[in-house]
Amino acid sequence: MLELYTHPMSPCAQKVRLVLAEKGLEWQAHFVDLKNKANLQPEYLKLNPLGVVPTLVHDGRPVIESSLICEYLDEAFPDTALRPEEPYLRAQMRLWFKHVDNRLHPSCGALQWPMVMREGLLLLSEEEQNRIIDRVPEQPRRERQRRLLKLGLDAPDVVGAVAVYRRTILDMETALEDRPWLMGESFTLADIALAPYFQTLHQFAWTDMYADCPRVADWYQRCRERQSYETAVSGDFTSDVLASLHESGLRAWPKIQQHLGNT
Ligand SMILES: N[C@@H](CCC(=O)N[C@@H](CS)C(=O)NCC(=O)O)C(=O)O
Repeated sequence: MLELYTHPMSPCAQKVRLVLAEKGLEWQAHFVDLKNKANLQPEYLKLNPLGVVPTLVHDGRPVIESSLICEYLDEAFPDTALRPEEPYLRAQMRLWFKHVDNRLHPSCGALQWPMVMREGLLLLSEEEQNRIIDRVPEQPRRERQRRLLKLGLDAPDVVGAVAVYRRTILDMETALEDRPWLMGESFTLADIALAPYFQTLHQFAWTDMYADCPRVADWYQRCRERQSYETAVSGDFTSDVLASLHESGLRAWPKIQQHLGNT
């Protein structure tokens, strides 16, 4: 029995959903309402002490951290293997994971949070805002949310985030020079680890960030064309939701473009 605590717009949860879809596994979804901070409720914190999605529960046992969950699923359900066999290539794949976990994911958060979460919090009193942010388990995340709440897309975190995105895109363009997928001829967890971060660019219509990188554009198009992407990612975005994200993304684009100019 596989259960996933998930949210449609979470790239980390999208990674796990892509693995489940590639492997054709049945699973039960538990929607975690991040906007209303269901992730910070004591019941959820028992499963995931960091108060983040995703959490996989396999036969009653929780597994947290999306990269670990992806590898866990590949080990527990080895049909349709999604990792290279060779240890050296596995190490290379994990380098991509490390980059995503340590750099790209926080950067995506710095871009997505002001676009999606900030507006709702701004409607609350300062006291209520502080009460919510004080409950975020890790101090750097708390501090960052305070900065993003106060400054929105002008926060220094956003300038850094755009630079990390751009660096990632350029590194991928180089990696894809002689191969269709990040690890070679086969679609692997490395591609799965990166693709959802391009959904963020797609949903906000910020795809010009890789307009000069044809190999990355082609790679992402091929990711999107997979049935797993439709099932695990695109299918969760109704045309109304996508239209409203596009609209807010286009409004914010001049600011993002300005940050890009400073990278
Ligand atoms: N390192 C974690 C990061 C998970 C994470 O940051 N999830 C975000 C959504 S993408 C979240 O739940 N954020 C809730 C919040 O910060 O309040 C993983 O890979 O699972």
